[in-house]
Amino acid sequence: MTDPKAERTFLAVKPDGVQRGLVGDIIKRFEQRGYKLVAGKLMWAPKDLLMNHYKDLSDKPFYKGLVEYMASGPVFAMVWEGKEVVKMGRKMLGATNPLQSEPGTIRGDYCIDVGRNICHGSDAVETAQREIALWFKDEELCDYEFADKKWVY
Ligand code: RTP
Repeated sequence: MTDPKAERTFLAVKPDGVQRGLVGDIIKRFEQRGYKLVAGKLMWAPKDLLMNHYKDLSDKPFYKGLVEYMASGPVFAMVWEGKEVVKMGRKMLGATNPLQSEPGTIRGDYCIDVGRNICHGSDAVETAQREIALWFKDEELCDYEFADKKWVY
């Protein structure tokens, strides 16, 4: 992917976000911003996938509870594409702890507890590549162009 506009990120609406009916709102925010949905699926993530996804946090005291929370119901996994989508995706999510998330962000609008913070977003381009490969098969990623790109880029 040499085109910087083709940067991709991995987002997942966590089980609390799915249960609270926030999938549509989160998709809408990224669509309206001008990002392109490349893949999406509702899935009950297996624990080994979640443990791998969060392996860098395995020494944290909240790791076990985090994996249990993420395995407690279906998540909506997505891949989004566009200019600086990794950094902008994190900005749109808001700070990890919702009490520090600005109103107007997803977490800042919808939650108050770090253990129920609605949505995951990759924290770096390399992390996004690892997470996309972990959650999606190549054939699940849709390679397409917007019919008319001039209104966003
Ligand atoms: P995420 O991976 O979910 O997007 O979150 P993040 O990068 O903003 O934050 P990270 O430090 O990677 O933490 C991953 C998730 O672990 C839960 N967490 N609980 N003190 C706690 O109880 C605590 N700290 C973090 C949150 O669900 C956080 O999103």
